[in-house]
Amino acid sequence: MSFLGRRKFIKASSLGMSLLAFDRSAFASFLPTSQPVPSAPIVISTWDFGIPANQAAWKILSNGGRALDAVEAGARIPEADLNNHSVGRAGYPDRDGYVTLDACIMDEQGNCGAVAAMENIDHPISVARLVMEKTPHVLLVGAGATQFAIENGFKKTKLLTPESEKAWREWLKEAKYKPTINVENKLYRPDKLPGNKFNHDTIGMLALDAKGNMSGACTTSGMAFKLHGRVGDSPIIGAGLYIDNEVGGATSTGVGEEVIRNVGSFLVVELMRQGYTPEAACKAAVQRIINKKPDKVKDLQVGFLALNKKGEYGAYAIQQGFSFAVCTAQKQDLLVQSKSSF
Ligand code: SD4
Repeated sequence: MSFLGRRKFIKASSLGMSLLAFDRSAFASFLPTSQPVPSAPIVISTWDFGIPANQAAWKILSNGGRALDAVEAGARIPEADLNNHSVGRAGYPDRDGYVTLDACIMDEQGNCGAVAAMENIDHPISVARLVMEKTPHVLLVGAGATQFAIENGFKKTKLLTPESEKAWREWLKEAKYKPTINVENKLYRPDKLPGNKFNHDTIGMLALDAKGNMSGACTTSGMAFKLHGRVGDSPIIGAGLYIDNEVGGATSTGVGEEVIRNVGSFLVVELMRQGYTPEAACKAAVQRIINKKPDKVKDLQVGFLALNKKGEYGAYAIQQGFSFAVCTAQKQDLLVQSKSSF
């Protein structure tokens, strides 16, 4: 990450995992001018729920395990977290009260699997992996995805939790469907920005293992109160996630329609192939979205996270407050973007 780029991120936690906000300018003043290259293994994840997800992935990576196993194990943490209403089991439902989950996974050989709009199964990332490993297909959707999961030993589970149902019933009073931007890191609580609600976030994870192989995972319940049948970017290979073991990987969060329109994660990886640093590649992809929607950008959030083969990482989002968690043998950090990109 370049010095300029680093200035836009606040280091919010370090080795002790305490969430400690540093003053922006003070932080900038003691940062080195270039990021020391963390040697593999490394795992990075979107948002602050990436911290516990990284820890689960790290158990595998630090024992010489495969990046694919690490990202699956990591992604399962927020999927199972009943306090997390944007990923997995406790995800907010769609407009009609159905919780539908999207996920994809990609390995170092370019193999990939995905499920979209899948109901009643609580670990979509593991189903996505099975699609990759046990079928000749890449993407299963809806009832077919649920059927495939059950045939492979997954239990049918009621996903709608009482809290999610309550939030949905509250939403039904007005039933206005308007995606809102993500500005939810603890340092940037939405209460400081009237009108914001926590209604969508995805975990995207990228890991490089000790053998130098990269894999990625992406899992979400998508936009809260979306139209029934809506699928976002998260299960779409090239949009929500892309891995090229020769170059690196990228993943995205935010308004999925914009990411799909710009084939965002593939774009970030291709920019890295051309020599961009991970952060510069994320920034260029964000800029492309901004350039196409200059009038709408204030209400839009899209963020990208990238890791290259050297273990260098970076991120960039349209709005401030985007955060990502980094875990290596040397450190566990949460970096928070402190400025908007427009
Ligand atoms: C989607 N990209 O379904 C996901 C949601 C998300 O932060 O990441 N929100 O469009």
